[in-house]
Amino acid sequence: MKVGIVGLPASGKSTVFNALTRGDAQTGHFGSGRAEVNRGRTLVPDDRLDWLANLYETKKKTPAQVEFLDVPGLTPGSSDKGTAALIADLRTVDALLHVVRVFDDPSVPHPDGSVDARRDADSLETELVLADLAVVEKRLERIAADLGKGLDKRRLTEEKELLERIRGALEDGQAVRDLDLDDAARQSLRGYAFLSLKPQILVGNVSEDEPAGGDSDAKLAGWAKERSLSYLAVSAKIESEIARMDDEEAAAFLEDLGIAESSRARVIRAAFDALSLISFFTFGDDECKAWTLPKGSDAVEAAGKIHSDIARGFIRAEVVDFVTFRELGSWSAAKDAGRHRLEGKEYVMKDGDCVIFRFNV
Ligand SMILES: Nc1nc2c(ncn2[C@@H]2O[C@H](COP(=O)(O)OP(=O)(O)OP(=O)(O)O)[C@@H](O)[C@H]2O)c(=O)[nH]1
Ligand SMILES: [Mg+2]
Repeated sequence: MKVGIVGLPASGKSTVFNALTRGDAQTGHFGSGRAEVNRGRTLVPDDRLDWLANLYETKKKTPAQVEFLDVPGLTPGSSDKGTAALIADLRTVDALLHVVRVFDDPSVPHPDGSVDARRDADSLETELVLADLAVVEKRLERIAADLGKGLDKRRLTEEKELLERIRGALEDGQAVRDLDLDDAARQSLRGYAFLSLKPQILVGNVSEDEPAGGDSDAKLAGWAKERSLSYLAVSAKIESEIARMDDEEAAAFLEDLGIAESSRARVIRAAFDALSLISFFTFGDDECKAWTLPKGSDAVEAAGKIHSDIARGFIRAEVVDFVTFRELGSWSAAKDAGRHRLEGKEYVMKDGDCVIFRFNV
């Protein structure tokens, strides 16, 4: 899974990136004109995997991973080469983490002279919409030219009608995400990688002095709600400091501040939700591993994640759900209690399934 961090200049994107990846990206260089993209990975914290690894005293524990891309701020209205390259990078991600400045700090000047979270969120959304509009217009021109040459009339006319509908919405400032599109339309739009169609998680970068609950924070939460986006308040500054500590230090610090959980875990969970992803586990003395799947995937698709041979030669999946596994304490105890299931190819995988695949090639 790849998540792109977007936001206006100096909203705290790189600070959030450092908090999430325990990275060391440069922060506070707004206006230096440098347009570098930071890339980093983070392991997905999952205490279910920890429990399995502990039970099997496994040699190797392999959590799922998320890749984060931190791009420089999108300056409203700019359409230079740098911006085009950033947009192209963003088209490759699965979801957007949209960072909006809520914190007020006179030592960090806001590019627009004042802090206004709703205005900023609108402004970034407009950038996404305009970037998509440019794609639609270019494609419509191309279609007109091809139709003029008498090419593939039926398919091109269908595509044209869909794109014209989308153009209308974008011109009204509406995200593609908010259009009522059927599965066929969504499928045919995939190649465009519209930014305003990507799942988006809104992060309010709140002040370290007022980590939750402030007025602008509530306004931004409202903005997200109006658009059915999930919203998280994060103090990027505090979290990026926590990311530099070892686990024990971090836990003590969080407790001191009365924060139950670091934002890394919260953000990752929100991304899993926004993308409708689930985890399943394979386990043993050699390796315990968490795998990521789109919700609704069947057992063969899960097997294919591990190896194409396992999918091809799939016989059945032996499954115990994690909660039962932990409750009964071992695989064999689950089996003895009749809580172990044999599932076929069409079985729809559930979050937390612990699986042994039987296959024959
Ligand atoms: N007080 C305070 N300052 C913050 C917070 N988050 C970020 N900053 C500061 O704001 C400035 C900009 O932060 P960055 O993380 O570099 O912002 P950015 O969005 O990556 O900026 P660009 O990449 O230049 O667009 C830095 O000086 C940060 O230290 C915060 O939660 N509180
Ligand atoms: Mg930055």
